[in-house]
Amino acid sequence: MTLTRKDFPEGFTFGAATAAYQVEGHKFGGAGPTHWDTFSATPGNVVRAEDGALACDQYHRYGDDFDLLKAGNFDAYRFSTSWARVLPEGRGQVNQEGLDYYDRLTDALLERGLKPYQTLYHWEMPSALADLGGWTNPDIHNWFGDYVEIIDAKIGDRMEAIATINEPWCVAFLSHFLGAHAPGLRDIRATARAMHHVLKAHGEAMTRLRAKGRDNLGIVLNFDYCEAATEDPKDQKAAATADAIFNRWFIEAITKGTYPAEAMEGFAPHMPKGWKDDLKSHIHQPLDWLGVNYYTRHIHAHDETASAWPNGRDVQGHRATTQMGWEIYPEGLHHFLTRMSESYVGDLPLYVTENGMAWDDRVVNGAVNDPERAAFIQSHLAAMKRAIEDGANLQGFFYWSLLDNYEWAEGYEKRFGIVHVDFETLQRTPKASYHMLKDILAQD
Ligand code: IFM
Repeated sequence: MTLTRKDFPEGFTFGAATAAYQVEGHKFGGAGPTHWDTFSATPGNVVRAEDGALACDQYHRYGDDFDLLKAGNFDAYRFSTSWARVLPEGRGQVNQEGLDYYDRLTDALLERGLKPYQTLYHWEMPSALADLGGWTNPDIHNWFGDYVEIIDAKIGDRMEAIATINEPWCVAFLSHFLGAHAPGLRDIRATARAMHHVLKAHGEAMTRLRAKGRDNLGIVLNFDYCEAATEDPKDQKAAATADAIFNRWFIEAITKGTYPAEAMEGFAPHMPKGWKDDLKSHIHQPLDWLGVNYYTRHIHAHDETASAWPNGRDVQGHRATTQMGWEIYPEGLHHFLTRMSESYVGDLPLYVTENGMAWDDRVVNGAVNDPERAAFIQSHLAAMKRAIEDGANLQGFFYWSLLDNYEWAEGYEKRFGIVHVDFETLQRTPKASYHMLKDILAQD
C-alpha cells in the first residue's frame, strides 16, 4: 500500500533538508575558513580530499532549488546557516554579504509559500575558533550565543522553527572520539568536553533566543537503534553503553538534567569543571519541539581485544544495506518516536528532521530510476504512521536530502538526494523518488 499525505494528520508538514556546507558552495560570498576545509585537505580524511568549496552552488541557485521544492508539493525546507559565513573569524567582524544571503534565501522560501526551518549549527566550526580548541574550549557557548543573536536579528522573526544544533553526537563523539569527522580527534578528554560543551552551547542559544521572545525552539538529535548481538551480559552491556552514549546522553541532559551512568563510566574523569552546575543553569530547560534524525541500527558485541572503554565492536546485521553500508531498519524509527514521547518528552511536538538513504544513482536517458529509495521512504512513512497511532505527537517529516551533496568524509560519492546533481555541470535532475513524493503530496 502506498501512503500519501492523506494518511497523516491534517497540517502534517512534509519537507526536505540540506545543510550549509554541504550545498551552498563555501567559497562564495565572503565566508571564512572552517575546520572542514582543513580536515578535508589532510590526506586520508575525506574521499579524494573533496571539500565544500563549490558543493551544489546553492549560493547562486537557491531559487531553482526552491522551485523544485514547490513543484514537488513540499511544505517546508530545512536548511542551516553557516557560522563562518556570518562571522568569518567566528567572532567580531560580521560578513554583511552572508547575512544578506540568508535574508534573500528566507524571502525566496516565503515567496513560494515554503516554511523555513533553520538550524544554527550544522558542523562548520570557523577555523579561528577551531584554533582555540573549538568545542573543547570552555568559552565556546558564549561565542556561539553571540553568533546566534546576530543571525537571529536578521532572519529569526521569519523562521517557522529554529534548531540550535544538528546531531550533537556527531559534533562530539564521531568527531572527537572516533576521529571520523572534523576536527578528527581521538581523545577521550576532548570528547567529554565536546559532549558537554555542545549541550551548554545549545542551552545558551535557547536562553538568548527566549529573551527575544522566540517560542519555536528545538534541537535535532540523531538516534541509532542499538541491539545486542546475543543474550550474553557482556554483549548486553556493550549495547547499553552504546545506547547511553548515542541515544540517551543528550536527551536525558536536556529533559532530566542528568547524564547516563553507563556513559559516565568512561567520561566522568574527563568532564570539564562545573559540569553539574551547567546542567542546571544551561542545559535542563524546556524545548518547544524535538527533531529526530534516524537512519539505521547497529548490532553491538563485547570486544575481548579492546584495551579500553567502551570495549564494544559492531557486528554485521542481515538486512539489506544502503550505499553507506547502513542497514535498512524502519522499525527503529517507530522505536525512537514512541520512546521519545513515552520516556522523555510526552506530548511535545516531534519532527523527523532527517531520514533518507544513499544509493549509486545514475542519469540514464535524462532520468534517474531509484525504486530502492521510493521503497525506503514508504517503509519509513509507515513506521511514522504507526508511531502516531501509538501516541507520538509527530508533526512533520523532512527527507534527507533535497539534493545529492557533500557527504562529509565520503565526499561527493554517496548520493542521498531526491534530486540528482551532476557535480561537473551542477545540473539538477529530479529522481523517480522525487516524482513519487510529488504525487503522494499533492493536495487533492
Ligand atoms: O549528510 C548527513 C547530514 O549532514 C547529517 N545527518 C546525516 C546525513 C547523512 O549522513
